[in-house]
Amino acid sequence: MKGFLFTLICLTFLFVSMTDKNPQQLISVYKATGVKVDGMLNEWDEMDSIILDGARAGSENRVKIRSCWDMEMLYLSFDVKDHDLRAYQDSTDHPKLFLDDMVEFLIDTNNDKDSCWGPDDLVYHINLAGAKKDDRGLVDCKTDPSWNGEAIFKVKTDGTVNDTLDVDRGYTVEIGIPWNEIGKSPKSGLILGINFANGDNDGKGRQLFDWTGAWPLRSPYAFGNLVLNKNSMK
Ligand SMILES: [Ca+2]
Ligand SMILES: [Ca+2]
Ligand SMILES: [Ca+2]
Ligand SMILES: [Ca+2]
Repeated sequence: MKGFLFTLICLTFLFVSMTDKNPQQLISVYKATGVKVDGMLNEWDEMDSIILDGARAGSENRVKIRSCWDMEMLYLSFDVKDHDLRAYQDSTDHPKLFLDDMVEFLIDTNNDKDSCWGPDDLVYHINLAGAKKDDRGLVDCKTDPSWNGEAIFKVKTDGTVNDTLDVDRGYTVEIGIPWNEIGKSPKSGLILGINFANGDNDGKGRQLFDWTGAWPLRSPYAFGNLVLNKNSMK
């Protein structure tokens, strides 16, 4: 009976989380001239933002994330405070890249918010060395690491990477994802399912935390919404 009750409670939680009609939201603002993907975030000041706080993963990191778009690309920026910069992998799709200091974003392009990691779902991990690990789902809900996306990105560090004797300040990552990779025509009101994560390596093992509390991270049903808005910025 106890086992049955436990299962019932778990199923109730699962049902409630899968039917949450109020996902977290980030506004992506239209910027006719786009942004320069150079790692400098001076163009991003007025935009809507979310903050990821690493405390729940035992990390001191704090991450500010913003988004904007033009007709060519969807842009994302990560502004990360990190006192100890570490990254060891420099090859594409290295299976241990997620153990480095890195940012991660996952997009459910159809915003179907289901439990399948399907062909409309993609993820990028980008580390401080400017290396990426990306994949996209398949029709059988498995993931295809051999998929390589064409997003452009630039990492800018403020501190010394892999010199652990000093105190660093952090890093920024600026990203542009072509709309043809996302498979949508950009327009005001378009909603993409999205989640963001930050991986912190301070020599204490992996400290990974995300925006919406999705676990495993490739769980589109637990993602937030990225809402395109054409009117919120010149
Ligand atoms: Ca820039
Ligand atoms: Ca790949
Ligand atoms: Ca350092
Ligand atoms: Ca770190």
